[in-house]
Amino acid sequence: MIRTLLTLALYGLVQDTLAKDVYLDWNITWVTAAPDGYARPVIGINGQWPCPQIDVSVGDNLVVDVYNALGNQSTGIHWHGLHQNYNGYMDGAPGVTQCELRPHQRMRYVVPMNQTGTYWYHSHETGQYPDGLRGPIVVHDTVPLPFEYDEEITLTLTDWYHVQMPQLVSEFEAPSEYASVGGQEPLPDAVLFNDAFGTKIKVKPSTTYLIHVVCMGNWAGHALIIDDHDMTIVGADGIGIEPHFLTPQYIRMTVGQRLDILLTTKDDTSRNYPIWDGLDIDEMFKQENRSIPDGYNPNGTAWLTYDDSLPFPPMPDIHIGNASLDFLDDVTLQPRDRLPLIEPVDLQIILDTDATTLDGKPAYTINNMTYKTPNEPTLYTAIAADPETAMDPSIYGEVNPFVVNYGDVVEIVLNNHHTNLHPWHLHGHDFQIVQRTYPYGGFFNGYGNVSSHPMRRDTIMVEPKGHFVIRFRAMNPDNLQRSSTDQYIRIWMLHCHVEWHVEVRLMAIIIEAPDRLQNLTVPTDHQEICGGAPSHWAPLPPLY
Ligand SMILES: *[C@@H]1O[C@H](CO)[C@@H](O)[C@H](O)[C@H]1NC(C)=O
Ligand SMILES: *[C@@H]1O[C@H](CO)[C@@H](O)[C@H](O)[C@H]1NC(C)=O
Ligand SMILES: *[C@@H]1O[C@H](CO)[C@@H](O)[C@H](O)[C@H]1NC(C)=O
Ligand SMILES: *[C@@H]1O[C@H](CO)[C@@H](O)[C@H](O)[C@H]1NC(C)=O
Ligand SMILES: *[C@@H]1O[C@H](CO)[C@@H](O)[C@H](O)[C@H]1NC(C)=O
Ligand SMILES: *[C@@H]1O[C@H](CO)[C@@H](O)[C@H](O)[C@H]1NC(C)=O
Ligand SMILES: *[C@@H]1O[C@H](CO)[C@@H](O)[C@H](O)[C@H]1NC(C)=O
Ligand SMILES: *[C@@H]1O[C@H](CO)[C@@H](O)[C@H](O)[C@H]1NC(C)=O
Ligand SMILES: *[C@@H]1O[C@H](CO)[C@@H](O)[C@H](O)[C@H]1NC(C)=O
Ligand SMILES: [Cu+2]
Repeated sequence: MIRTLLTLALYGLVQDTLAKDVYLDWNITWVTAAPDGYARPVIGINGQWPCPQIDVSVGDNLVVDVYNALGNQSTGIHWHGLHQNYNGYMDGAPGVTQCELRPHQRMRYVVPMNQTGTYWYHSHETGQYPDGLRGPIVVHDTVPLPFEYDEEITLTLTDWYHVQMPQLVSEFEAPSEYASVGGQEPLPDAVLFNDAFGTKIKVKPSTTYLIHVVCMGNWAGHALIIDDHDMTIVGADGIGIEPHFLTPQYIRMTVGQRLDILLTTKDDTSRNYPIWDGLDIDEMFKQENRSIPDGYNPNGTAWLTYDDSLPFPPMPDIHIGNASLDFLDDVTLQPRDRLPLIEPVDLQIILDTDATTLDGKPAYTINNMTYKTPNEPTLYTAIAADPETAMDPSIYGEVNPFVVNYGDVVEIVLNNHHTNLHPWHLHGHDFQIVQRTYPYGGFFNGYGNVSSHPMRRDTIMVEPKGHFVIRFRAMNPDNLQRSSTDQYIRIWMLHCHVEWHVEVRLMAIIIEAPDRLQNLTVPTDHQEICGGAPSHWAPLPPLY
């Protein structure tokens, strides 16, 4: 007992001494790049594209100074999957947790690293990250992981466009006969691995790799297959997973999701093996009566490269019969920590989502309401209101606001009335997946076979005319109270991660305990970028 306490004390000490500030100075600029041979302007960092991977350790504070040198676009950087304990104003969602970072403005993000695994950062200015402003984040553990590996690799998957988003978005939003069923999203021009074409992943024989897979595309679902190699999933969206051997199933990822995978290479180097990323033609692209042009190639190929001097073979033809059966159902994965189902539920929120039109343009509704961008970020509305008023959803405007109490166990039921699938992402949390249907599995009508220790992640796909049920607790353990002022900020977006659908407003805001936010101090640089913002929150005392 004494020894355990001593070990814990020492461990705490070691963690404290190793924890550090990781400082990055970012100048967001236009860069010309030709990842698939077609040159176009992309959004890069410090004159570079692809944007850099961030490697940090748990306990670190990531400090990023961002200067917007784009000249003609605003920005805002979101740290996807990171919980931002105490730092919710650093979540990077313009209109929700900050004002837009306009050209020639500068601001600082501080992101405390209190989770391990694979994450990513991306612009949360609507329509922007598919133009290039995105990159992986790997948070390394300070203790050995419960499985063995020799080396780490990152593999990003993306659907890629030759035309810049502002033009594609205006085409997508133009009134058309398809507007009322969700519009017709533009077809991607290429599939990229690590933001490049024909990517060659150099590997050594008889070596076990921990592969951090990040799906940072814009729209499509991605199927990932590595020819003739077995894979074992050990992590999903930062959650440690009981090793799950994949064969004979395939991996399917939505935009926003990450997987950590173990792969052991062969003991001989006599050939190279293709890696296949197939975009989800059947379940996504062929919806809304879209015709796919002859010769359109939804496939991307990269290679596990044992020997550069050997040929790079094409992918064998893979027959995927029924996507619901041939792909791993991520709901069946089991978190290593076996966190029990959280219950009882204090608040159940039912979201019925569907497509509609607004002024002839495609739009989405949640419970018949279409999100309208508020005048000021929702976080600032909550801070400015007195505690009682802050709990009244109507003060936040038409942002699909859902106010929840501190500590509530919240259950979200999402019924997808649309005939396409959507990947839903909740900021600031991972959530337990209570259930999810197959395509056309119908709307919520009670619970099925609920796991006593459900799968958790931060992005989940809902199938056409189906539903999911997720749960999370709207709080932090009490031991996190580190001052008399509760700065545990909880204004979180819940949205479809398809960037086209963010443009047409498939989103809601979960407002947690806004009656506890009134003494919050927003950093002065965050206030300053709001320019002529209302004075009622401007004179807040500076944090830095
Ligand atoms: C950012 O990069 C641009 C383009 O290279 C350059 O003109 C500008 O001076 C840089 N700004 C800062 C603050 O580094
Ligand atoms: C912004 O400037 C970049 C670089 O000159 C250009 O490629 C892009 O088309 C411009 N975007 C808009 C919306 O004007
Ligand atoms: C980090 O998260 C763990 C739970 O995963 C919690 O116990 C701990 O207090 C958190 N620390 C901070 C500083 O938020
Ligand atoms: C899609 O095609 C079906 C069958 O041809 C037709 O009934 C339906 O009206 C079409 N939908 C739209 C939005 O055009
Ligand atoms: C894409 O890959 C799949 C699976 O191998 C194959 O069936 C299909 O023909 C490929 N499509 C094209 C256009 O090459
Ligand atoms: C795929 O399998 C699921 C589950 O058995 C079933 O509900 C669905 O109808 C099948 N879809 C097709 C296209 O066969
Ligand atoms: C949404 O509108 C439909 C059709 O007008 C109606 O049947 C339904 O009850 C409404 N739902 C809500 C949550 O208001
Ligand atoms: C419920 O799920 C568990 C775990 O997946 C499984 O072992 C059990 O057979 C299921 N029960 C029913 C009634 O489907
Ligand atoms: C804000 O601080 C004051 C003074 O310390 C305190 O009385 C009040 O309860 C605090 N309000 C909130 C919402 O934390
Ligand atoms: Cu969507």
